[in-house]
Amino acid sequence: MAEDCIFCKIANHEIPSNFVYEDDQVVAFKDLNPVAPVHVLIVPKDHKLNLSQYSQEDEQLLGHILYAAAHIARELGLEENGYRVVTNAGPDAGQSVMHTHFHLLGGRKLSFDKQ
Ligand code: DGP
Repeated sequence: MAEDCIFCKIANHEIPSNFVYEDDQVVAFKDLNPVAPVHVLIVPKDHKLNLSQYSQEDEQLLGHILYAAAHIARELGLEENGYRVVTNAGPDAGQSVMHTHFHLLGGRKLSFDKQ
């Protein structure tokens, strides 16, 4: 756990949050500023800055995060219409919380800026 990391504190249940899923490796909770009707953050419990800090040793965890995303999407009824999973790594992606997290978005048509 990293000091002064808000997502570490949420994952550690030191700060209350709107949890939708938890297991031994990840927690998932509703985003504070949702940009879609369903906006869940999937957060590994171990603190790392973003995707660029993972190595081949983390393949299991990274696969598990996507598995958890698909599981949560199913539980929240997103499977039929679809959903998006995205992670922001670094300033050009607009990462604002410095603890790895994956956004699960759904419940509306999602545009995609490829520029
Ligand atoms: P990103 O731009 O990828 O770093 O997105 C960070 C997201 O985290 C952003 O959508 C807002 C959300 N967020 C920031 N602080 C909190 C918090 O304390 N609680 C919750 N639930 N979400 C937060």
